Amino acid sequence: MKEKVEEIISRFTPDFGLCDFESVRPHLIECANKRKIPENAKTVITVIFPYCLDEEMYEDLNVSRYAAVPDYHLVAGKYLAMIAEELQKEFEGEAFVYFTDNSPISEVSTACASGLGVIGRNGLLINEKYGSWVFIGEIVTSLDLGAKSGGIKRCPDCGKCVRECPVGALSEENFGKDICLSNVSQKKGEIPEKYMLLMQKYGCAWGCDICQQVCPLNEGKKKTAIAEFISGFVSHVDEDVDIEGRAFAWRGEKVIKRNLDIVNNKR
Ligand code: B12
Repeated sequence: MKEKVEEIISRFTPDFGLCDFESVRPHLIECANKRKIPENAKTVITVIFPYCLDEEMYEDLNVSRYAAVPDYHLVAGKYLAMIAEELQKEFEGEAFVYFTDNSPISEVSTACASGLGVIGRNGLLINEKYGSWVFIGEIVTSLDLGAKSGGIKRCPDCGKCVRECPVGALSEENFGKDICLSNVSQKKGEIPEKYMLLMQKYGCAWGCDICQQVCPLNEGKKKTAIAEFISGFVSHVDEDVDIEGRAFAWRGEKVIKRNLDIVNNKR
């Protein structure tokens, strides 16, 4: 059965891993989608979606790299839906429920436990082939595939991301607090001046990539082959941006426009 499942997923992507649901269950994130997890969940199939493009494409970029490609919730969601559909055809009566980001699954740790990489000091999954420039999605299934958690593996902890984070968000005392620049850039309301100055300094109107850009494990990694990410890449977000289908759409137009005003020194 495991071979058949792997063969079906491989028709869509080589970048996936398996883990038993029992290892994931104690770490579920409290959110509305938790109720969608099948009652008899046995296995989590995790898929990673690389999104990094050639370095020169980022020269004029004014948002973080994940926001320069079409909304991954839609792209990853589309592939996960196709995989789940094929699995469902083969295994009638079994459950296949997919999630990405808006997920009760602790995605970074689950991907790590599924053999897809190590967890960086910046809290992100770092995959051997693509570095940390990957999105994560998963299919929770009632199929028992005999998969086991490979445990949590960490990066060598060179500390570069901790030192280079301009707000010190990755230090032991601050980790998990809401001071990450990426987090602040996604909030509604007024942005504190200290953060506005940083957004201007780094010219980034949405998210933040500093802890990934400085990571030595991200050097020389493979670029994405996902067609939607390549064709839908936007090298510079303008003020008349159509937010439809972009990673910042969920926050509404006001927030990205406020941020563009900040980086364009209009505030
Ligand atoms: C909330 C959130 C944010 C917040 C807070 C981030 C944070 N560090 O907590 C903000 C807005 C700041 C953010 C920013 C970013 N995010 Co974000 N974010 C999330 C989200 C939705 C939930 C994370 C969370 O709160 N988890 C809850 C905490 C408690 O879990 P945890 O940190 O994993 O810790 C638990 C586990 O380790 C568990 N555990 C311990 N042992 C074991 C063993 C096993 C087997 C398991 C399963 C669990 C487990 O115990 C811990 C405590 O419960 C995830 C999607 C998801 N569903 O996971 C994306 C996600 C982590 N984000 C992602 C991305 C891309 C980003 C940004 C890079 C975007 C950007 N360029 O700006 C930045 C990076 C900032 C950074 N360095 O963290 C990707 C990461 C991809 C990757 N390569 O790792 C994710 C996975 C979304 C996705 N589907 O692709 N994010």
